[in-house]
Amino acid sequence: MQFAFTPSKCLLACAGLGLAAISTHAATPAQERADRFLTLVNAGYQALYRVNSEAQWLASTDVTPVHDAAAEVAGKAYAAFNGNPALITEARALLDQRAQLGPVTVRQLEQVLLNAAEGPMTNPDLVAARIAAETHQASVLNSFEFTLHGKPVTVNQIDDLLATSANLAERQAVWEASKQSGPALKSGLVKLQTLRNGVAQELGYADYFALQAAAYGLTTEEIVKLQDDFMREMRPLYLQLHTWAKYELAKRLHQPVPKRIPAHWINNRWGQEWPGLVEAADIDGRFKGHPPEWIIKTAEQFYTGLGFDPLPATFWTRSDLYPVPAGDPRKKNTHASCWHIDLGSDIRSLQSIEANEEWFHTAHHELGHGYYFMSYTRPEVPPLLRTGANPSFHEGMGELISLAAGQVPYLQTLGVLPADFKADQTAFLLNDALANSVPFIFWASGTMTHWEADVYAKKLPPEQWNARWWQYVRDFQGIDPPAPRGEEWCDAATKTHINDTPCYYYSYAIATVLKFQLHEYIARHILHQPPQSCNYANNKQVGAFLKGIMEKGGLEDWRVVLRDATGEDLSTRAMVEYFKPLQAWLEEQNKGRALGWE
Ligand code: X8Z
Ligand code: ZN
Repeated sequence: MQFAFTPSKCLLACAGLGLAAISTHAATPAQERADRFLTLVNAGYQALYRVNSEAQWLASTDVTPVHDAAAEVAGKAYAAFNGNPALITEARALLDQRAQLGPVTVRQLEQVLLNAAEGPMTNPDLVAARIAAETHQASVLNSFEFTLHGKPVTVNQIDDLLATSANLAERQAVWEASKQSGPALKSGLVKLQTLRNGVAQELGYADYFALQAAAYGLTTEEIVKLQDDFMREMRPLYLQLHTWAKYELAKRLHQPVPKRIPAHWINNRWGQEWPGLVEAADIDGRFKGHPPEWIIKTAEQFYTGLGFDPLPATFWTRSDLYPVPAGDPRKKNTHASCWHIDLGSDIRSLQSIEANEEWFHTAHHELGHGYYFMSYTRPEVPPLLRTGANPSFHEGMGELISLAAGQVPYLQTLGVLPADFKADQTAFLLNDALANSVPFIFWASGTMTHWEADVYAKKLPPEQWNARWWQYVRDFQGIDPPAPRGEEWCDAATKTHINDTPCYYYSYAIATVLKFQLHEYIARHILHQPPQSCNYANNKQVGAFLKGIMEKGGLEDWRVVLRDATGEDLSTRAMVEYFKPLQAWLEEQNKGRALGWE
C-alpha cells in the first residue's frame, strides 16, 4: 500500500543513477534537453524521497508529536521539489515534443507530472494544508486505542477474538469495538475530501479518484466499469459461496438462516475475507507454537528458493516486524506495509507479526513488495520508474506467492502439516475461494471502490457517508450490520486505506484477478501441473519468470507487460477456471436453498 502525498509507501526506493535517466534514443535536441532535465529530476526525486520516507517511517513506527512535526516538514520538502512549477512547465513542454523522445523518457516525464499532481506548488497553501491534514490523519489512525468492555484491546486481539469466539453477544461487542475509530477519523477525512480533490484539480484532473486512475492510464469510469465487470463475471460463484456460508454460519451459531450475513458473524472486521469457515481446511492452529520470527524467515525462504537474493542485512536491523510489547507505551501503525526507503537497498517492512495463518499470508504479501523493489533497483531503471508496472502488479506479486505458500505439499515440507496429511481438495479450494479471493472482489471492487468514487468523484456529502457505506456493503457484499449504523459512525474510516491510501483499493481487486492469470501461466506452462494443486517451491524457472516481470519496474505499459508475460489481457477467465470444480459442488450443497439476498 502506498502513501498519499508520496507516490508510494509499499511503493515507498537508486544510487548511482547518473546514466540511468539518459535515454538511448537518437539524440534529437528535445531528447538532449529531456536527458539533462531528467538527470536533475531523478537525483532530486530520489534524495527527497528518502528524506520523506525516513520521516514517515519514524512517524508510523513511533507516533509522537515530534515525529508528526518532522513528517509534515519532510512532506513539504518533498512536495516543494516534486510539485515545483518550473518542473511542471518543463515536463509539459517536453511532452509537447513527445514524438522526438524515446518511450522511457516519455514515461518518466509522465511520472514527473503524476508526482507533481500530488503536491502542486502552483498552490502552496493548498499543498501545505493537505500535508498537514494527511499527517494529522495518519497520527490519529496510527495511535488509536480500541477498548473492549472498558479495557484497551489491540487489533491482533480483536482479530483473534473474531476468529475464535462462538458467543454472538461477545462477537458483536468485539465487532463494535473495531468500529470505534471511525468517529475520531471522520472530521479529518471530511477535510481531506476537499483537499485531495483540490490538489488533483490544480493540475487539471477532475478529482482525486481521476488522478489515481491516471496511474493506470484509465479514467474513473473505466476503473469503475472494470470493477463492475469483475463482479458480474464472479457473481454466479459468489452467490453460491454466500449461500453456503450463511447456512454454515447459522448452523454454527445456532441461528435462523438470515437473508444477508450479519457482519459480526464473519471473522474479518469488514467481511473482506471469510476465513475459518471450512473446518477440513482450517489450519490456523497449526501455525501456533512457532516463534513469530519463523513466519517472516519462512516467507523470505520461499523467495530465495525461487532464486531471489536474500533480503538486505538492513532489512533485519531496520524493519519493525512485531507487535509492541504489552506495557510499552509506543504507538505504531498496526497495518502491514513494505517501504522502499531510498529507492535503493534500504527496504523495510512494518508489521505486527504473530504466529498465525493470517500473518503467514501477510508476510508473504509484504515480501512481494520487497522483492519487487529489489528486482527493479538497477541502473537501467531510473528512480522515477522504480514502481510496479502498475500498483496492482505490486500488490499481485505477494498475493501470488501467498497463494503458492498456502499449498498443502509445501506446507507439508515446512512441517506445518504432517507428511501423511490427506487433504480434502474440495475443502481447500472452498477455503481458498472464501478466505482469499471471491468475497474479497465484492468488497474491493464493490464497497471500497464505489464508496471512494462517490466521495471523491461525486463529492458525496459527509452526512450521507455511513448510509452509503452500508448500502454498498448490503448490495455488493450481501452483509448487514448487527444493528443500525447512523451517521454518528464513519465505518468506512475504520479501514486503513480509506485514510492513508485513498482511491487505491481497486488495485487489490485487480491484483487478485492478475494473481490467477500469473498462477495459471506458471502452473500450466512452467510447472506442467494443475493450477489447483501445484508446487512452486524451489523452482528457479518460476523465479526467473517473476523476476522478468518485476525487474522492468515502470519501464513499459502494464498491458504490454501482462500480454508479454501471459499472452493474455487482464481477465477473470483464469480465476473463474480455477474455481470451476467448486461451482457444481456448491450447487449440490445449496440445492433447495434460496440464492442471493434481494
Ligand atoms: O493492505 C494490504 C496489505 C498491505 S499492501 C497487507 N492488503 C489489503 C488489506 O489488508 O485490506 C492485502 C490484501 C488487501
Ligand atoms: Zn501490499
